[in-house]
Order: sequence, then structure tokens, then C-alpha cells
Amino acid sequence: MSRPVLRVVLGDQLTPSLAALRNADRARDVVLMMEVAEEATYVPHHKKKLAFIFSAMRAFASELRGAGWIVDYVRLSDPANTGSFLGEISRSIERHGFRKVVYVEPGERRVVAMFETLRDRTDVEFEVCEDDRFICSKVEFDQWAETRKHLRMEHFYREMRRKTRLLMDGDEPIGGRWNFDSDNRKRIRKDLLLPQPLQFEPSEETAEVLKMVDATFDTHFGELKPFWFPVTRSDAERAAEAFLRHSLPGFGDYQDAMIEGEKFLFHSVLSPLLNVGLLDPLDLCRRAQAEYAAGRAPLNSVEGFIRQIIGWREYVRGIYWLKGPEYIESNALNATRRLPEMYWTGETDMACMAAAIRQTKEEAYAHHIQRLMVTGNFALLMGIAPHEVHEWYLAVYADAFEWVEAPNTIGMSQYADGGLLASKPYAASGAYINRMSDYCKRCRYDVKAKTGEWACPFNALYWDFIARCRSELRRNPRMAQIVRAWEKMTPDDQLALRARAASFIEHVENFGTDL
Ligand code: FAD
Ligand code: DLZ
Ligand code: SF4
Repeated sequence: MSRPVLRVVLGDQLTPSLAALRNADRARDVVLMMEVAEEATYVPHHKKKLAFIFSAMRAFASELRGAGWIVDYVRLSDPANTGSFLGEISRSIERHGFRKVVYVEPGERRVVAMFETLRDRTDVEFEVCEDDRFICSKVEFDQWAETRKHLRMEHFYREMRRKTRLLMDGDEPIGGRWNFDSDNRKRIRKDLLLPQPLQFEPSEETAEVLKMVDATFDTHFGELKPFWFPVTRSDAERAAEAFLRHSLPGFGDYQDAMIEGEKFLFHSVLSPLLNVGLLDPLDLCRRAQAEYAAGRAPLNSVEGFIRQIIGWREYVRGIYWLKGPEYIESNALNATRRLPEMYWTGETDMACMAAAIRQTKEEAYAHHIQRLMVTGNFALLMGIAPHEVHEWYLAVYADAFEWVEAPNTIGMSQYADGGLLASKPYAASGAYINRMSDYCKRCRYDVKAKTGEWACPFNALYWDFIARCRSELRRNPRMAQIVRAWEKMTPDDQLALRARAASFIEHVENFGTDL
């Protein structure tokens, strides 16, 4: 008879078919799950994110126990809790006297290093399993990357379509095109009825977690209540079903839209559930495809949704592991300013920034265009140090885990990797925000004005960014023309724009906000 083993399950590994739980002896092996202070505080995670992760972990422990597993669950409040993965795994090894630990490779380098340290310190056998909840393995991504001069998502995505057979008609994409993004940039009509994500009443267990988070992490960013995230697998399923039925049809058309007071639009708000393992990405995509097949959702929506998951989500993970630990320190544009305090308070006269930050505070959620073209764009134009921006995104969103957050922030949003991930910087003036949203209508700033005290800050900051970074940007064929446009401006116009940007930046640096 084989000897019992300790099977470690981390807070983002809440999947019954997890590789570490396979070929196990449920009657003798022990599953270790641990709430630890170190994970809760290595950045000041949003209170709702903490409550979500701890509640989902507790719910998963119950699910496992119900399926006959022995679960050693360490609560944060346990007086013996050492507060770290290292301490808790060591303590559990001692408690149970096991000689073998099985775990799935953690999703963050930081945590991988912890497991390696522990393995080197003890004489217990450590068996690491691949995280096969992703569609593309690390090895497969590396092989794809080796054959490519430019690592563009679009090419990778086509490989994933072929591999999964999603939306394929033989060797060709259904609809004759791989990508329907050009159909996906509609402004929202005022009379459109907007769906809302399904919201859930906290269970007794979740209510207890809310109390604990409130008492222990009261200095952390964000509002804890109302807390409505699904935390069990069955509620996650209900949330996914509601999205597929009610929001997916409009997902494509309005993917890039933003509207005052509407936090979710047609977005799924499923990323936290996918990232902790309560939903399976491939299964979700197959169900989206079935909506198209049944005639309930149009192709541009279904293709767009599937691309985000089998394309972007898998691609950013591949990039994270392909690049070394230095990736998160990248700073190709030499941006060095501090992150302004307004990112934590939401207090600013810029209506777009206020909306994105305030809803982030309330919900630990903002949709992609708010992250990329509002808060990300502003940080890029201001020249904020990418690492500070990275730590903010990692802390404030319920879906933030470094493997997915860092490439999106460092690469896509801040262009700090010099264009490895994005073919050009996502830099835009107020005109873009005005086109895709109704924020500018109620803003104190004038989106049409470029200079003057009440000119939209994005306008002068945009040109200041082009001027400041022109030697790097000139090398990018998609930016060279914009650099030339800057150089063709009259010296007076250049001076006025740069003066407006400089006084705005100085104010924000001094006061942490434009107010
Ligand atoms: P939907 O719009 O409904 O999209 C469906 C799903 O596609 C998402 O749930 C998500 O799993 C996936 N997806 C969409 N875009 C991306 C993308 N660019 N990268 C990876 N997956 C994607 N996503 C995270 O999951 N965690 C993060 O920490 C994170 N940080 C980001 C930071 C910045 C600066 C930017 C610009 C984007 C970031 N994203 C992150 C990507 C994206 O913004 C979120 O996945 C999305 O907003 C989640 O909301 P949703 O579930 O409603 O997405
Ligand atoms: C994000 C997070 C938090 C806040 N807390 C825990 C925890 O207490 N226990 C746990 O197992 N995981 C937690 N996580 C997720 C981890 O920080 C980490 O992101 C993943 O394990 C990926 O390596
Ligand atoms: Fe944002 Fe400028 Fe529009 Fe105000 S005017 S909402 S600052 S883009």
C-alpha cells in the first residue's frame, strides 16, 4: 500500500479535477488549504478580493469534504497560524508526519520560489504537477514563441482556435474571418436595456469571512459591502449561465463602450471565477459557442468573448512564464513618477478617472477599456513608474494574479516591455474617451480644449508623452507618423502643450490629484 501524502491546494486552485488531487487515496491523504497573512498583505489587496478568496477557499474545502476528502484547513484566525505558505506547509508536514507533498505549480513566480525554498530545506519528497487548467501549456507556448519573430496575440489566437476547434469550419474560421473586432466599437444608445451580473446573498460562512476581513484588513483599499460575488461552484455556474443568456448577445457590439454609472455593461465579470478555478475556460467557451449555434448570440459577440479567453488570457500567461522575473521590472520608456494618491481616493475632477477608480473601490472591478484607456492610459501619459502601476492593479482587482495582471499592465498598458506584447502604446487623448463614453459630457474639463486651465488633461499629456518619448516611439512604425506630426507643430503650439502638461503634472505631483 502506498504511503499517504499531503496535497496542497492554493487559493487560486479551487478545482476538483486539479492535478494534485488525482490518483489520490481520499481515505488517507490530506488536502492542505491555508489562509495566510503574507498572501493577504504582500500588496494591500482590496477588501472584497480578500473576502472573495477566503470565502471561495472555505466553500471549496466544504465541497472537498462532501466528496470524501480529509481537509486540513488553516484559518487566518488560528492562533498557531504562522502567516506564510512556508510556515504552514512545514507545520502540516510535522503534524501529519507525511514524507511526500504533492502540489500544482503556483501561478506566480513569487510562490514558485517559496515552494522551491521549502523543498530544498526539507528531506520530504515534493512532487510538482503541471497546471493543466490552461489550454496552452508553458512548453507549447515556448515552442510557438521560438518560431516567431513577433509574439503577436492574433497569431497565437489562431493556433488556439485550431487546437480547440472552437468556431471552426474545417480549417477555416466560421464566418470567414478570425476576428470581428472592427464590428465591436459601438457607442451605447441611451435607451438600451442593460443586463446586470447575477448577485448573490452572502452565506453564513461568507458573513463570517466579511467580519474577519473587516476587522483584520480595515486599512486596505476598497469597500467590503455590499458583497455579492459568487463563491461556490454552483453559484459560479449560475453567474456564467446568466451571462451567456443575457449579456453575451451584446458583448461584442459594446465591448469598448463606457458609460457613467454603468459598471458592467455587457461584460461577464467572470474573471475572478475563472482565475481561482471555479469556472473552466474551455467549458465556458464551448457554452458560448453553443449560444451562437442556437442562434441566441451573434458571431461578433461569441468570437470576441472566446478570443478574450483562449486568445488574450492564454497568451498573457504564456508571456509571463516565457519572460524572466525581470519582466515586472521592465521600464522601456524610463517612467519614474510616483503613482498619484488619487488612484487610491478616486478624488479628481476628471470624470473618466473618478468613475473608473470609484467603481474599482466599490466593486474590485472595472472593465477592460476602463483599465486600459482610462487609468492605464493616464499613468502612461503621466510617466508613472510601471512597477507602481503594476502593484496598484495587483492590489485593487478581484481577478488580479500576477501571471495575468503583469503582462496586461507592464506590457499592454504601460508599454514598459518596449513593445513585446503591444504593437504600439495604448496612448490616447481625450478624443478617444469622448468617442467611447459619455464621461466628457459631465466633466469639468473641456475635452475639445488642448490648453488652458480647464482643457482636458489627456490632450496636453498625450502630446507631452509623444514629445518626451519620441526617440523610443520613432522606432515603432505605428507611432512614427505621430512623432512626425508633433515635430511639424509650430514651436508656439509645442510650447503651449508642454507648458499645460508640465503645470498639470506639477500640480498632481504636489497634491496627489488635480483638485
Ligand atoms: P470580459 O470583458 O467579460 O472578458 C471575458 C474574459 O476574457 C475575462 O473574464 C477574462 O478572463 C478574459 N480576458 C479579457 N481580456 C483579457 C486580457 N487582456 N487578459 C487576460 N484575460 C482577458 N485580467 C485578469 O483576469 N486579471 C488581472 O489582474 C487583469 N489586470 C489587467 C490590468 C490592466 C492594466 C488591463 C488593461 C487589463 C487587465 N486584465 C486583467 C484584463 C481584463 O481587463 C480583465 O480580464 C477583464 O476586465 C475582466 O472582466 P470581465 O470578466 O468582465 O471580462
Ligand atoms: C491572493 C491570495 C490571498 C489574498 N490569500 C491567499 C491565502 O490566504 N491562501 C492561499 O492559498 N492563496 C491566497 N491567495 C492566492 C495566492 O496569493 C497566490 O496568488 C496563488 O497561490 C498563486 O501563486
Ligand atoms: Fe476624461 Fe477629459 Fe473627458 Fe474629462 S474631458 S472625462 S478628463 S477625457
